Amino acid sequence: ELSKIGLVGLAVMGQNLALNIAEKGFSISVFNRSSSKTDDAVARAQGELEDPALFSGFKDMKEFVESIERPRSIIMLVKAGAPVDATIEALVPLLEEGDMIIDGGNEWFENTERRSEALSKKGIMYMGMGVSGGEEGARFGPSLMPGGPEEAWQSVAPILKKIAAQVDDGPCVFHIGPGGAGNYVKMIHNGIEYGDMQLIGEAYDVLRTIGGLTPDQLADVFTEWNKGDLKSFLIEITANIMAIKDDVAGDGSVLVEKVLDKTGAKGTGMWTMEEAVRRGVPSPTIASSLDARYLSSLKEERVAAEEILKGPTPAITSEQKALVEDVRQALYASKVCSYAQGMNLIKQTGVENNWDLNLGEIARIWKGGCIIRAQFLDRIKEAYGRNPELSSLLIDEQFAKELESAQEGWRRVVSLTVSEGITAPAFSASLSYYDSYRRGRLPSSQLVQSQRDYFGAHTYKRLDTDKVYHTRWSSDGVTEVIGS
Ligand code: NBP
Repeated sequence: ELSKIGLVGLAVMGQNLALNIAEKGFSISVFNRSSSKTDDAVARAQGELEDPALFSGFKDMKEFVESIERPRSIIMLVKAGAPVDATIEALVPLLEEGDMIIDGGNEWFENTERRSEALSKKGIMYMGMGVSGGEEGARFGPSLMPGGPEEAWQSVAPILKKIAAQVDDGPCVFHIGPGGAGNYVKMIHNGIEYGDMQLIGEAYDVLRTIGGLTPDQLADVFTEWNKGDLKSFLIEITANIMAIKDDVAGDGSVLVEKVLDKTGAKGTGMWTMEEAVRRGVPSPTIASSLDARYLSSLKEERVAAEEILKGPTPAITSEQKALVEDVRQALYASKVCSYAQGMNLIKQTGVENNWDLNLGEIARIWKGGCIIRAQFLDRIKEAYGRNPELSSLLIDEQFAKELESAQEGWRRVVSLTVSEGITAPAFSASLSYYDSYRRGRLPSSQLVQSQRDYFGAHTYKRLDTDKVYHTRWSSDGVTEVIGS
């Protein structure tokens, strides 16, 4: 009997997603370039599945393709970039018109669009599908962000809806949009994840360094926060991390304080910032999170600079309890700013590409399965429900109210980090984003535009008319109307 679906690429993600699919009752054929991983996957299926007969491993690609029901749907989970092209090249001669390939990797969205166009000429449908949640998510229910032709979505929707994480308002999957829309949304999701992680990192630093909280107290604080507005997977694992002891040294200290302060990055945060720059969408919280990773990697330089560059030595506050509440406010408000930036970037690109995106639904499918899953996403969904055209989450009535009530504590935390000389770049970048956005007139921008006209005759408009002017600032100071 033929399998419902196929999957190529049996590393961490592919193995787990394939097992998930079979567990939900869909027969699946699997293949991997090196056959040892196929053996591993089949062995896992024998051990983990109630009905291992639903899971068939193949070592020959032709046999693999021929084992799948037509029109075929084949999910690909290989390393993004050249391996995806190589896999497509191997598959295509074996496929027929009407078949479909779904790339589940973290692929650059324009690669998906290029492949989609090339394959459509051969009558093969192509989707780029973001898969979030790491190996646990893939195995037990990820957040899925499929993009591509409507017809392709329709044919795999019954499977995707079953294997996705399930939350109170449905499965964490919907058809994001055409072309590379799914990959794009997944990429921004990762950028937002950078922001969330950095913000929690800063909360930890402030509470540990200025608050003087012990790891046990910190575990309690994060556990408490996980019951309120900040309830999320990342806060939950942070509480757990605070409680894990160092079993290498075995000296009773907490592990997190022994970890080298150098943060890795795989590229999707960088892509998010490249996109923000290219589209002119201000995203300072996400930018500062990426910069924080780059700064962290300068470990040796920082250690040397510590001897040369002087600054205040942070003093521990006597107002521990008040600081905890202020930091909670700073974290929440900064998080709102970070999501406003990410959603605006998605929105802008959606408009430029005619993707017709549903931002509220995008927030909804992040509620389960993925790393940024959080209660908070319901608020975003509701905000876009109130107004799908919302220009910024900041001005949604609910968020505006929350930001107003959080800002005193938020300002106190940022002031404290400045005066004590510890770093909270994402807290402060978020606050300046908020303050710039809520200022109807920006004097610094008035001056910058004047400078541009002064040295480069770039022209300017005035606050009181719509005409375009140039002033001979450096000679007679006379202003001419250039146009309107
Ligand atoms: P990797 O990204 O580590 O890729 C390994 C897979 O790619 C193996 O199956 C490997 O086959 C195959 N492959 C390579 Br490498 N070069 C190939 C080629 N030229 N032709 C055919 N196959 C080739 O796997 P992963 O960590 O499971 O991730 C898969 C995708 O999912 C990636 O795009 C990743 O960014 C994304 N993702 C990962 C996570 C995560 O938590 N790991 C989360 C979300 C998304 P081989 O066995 O023969 O070498």
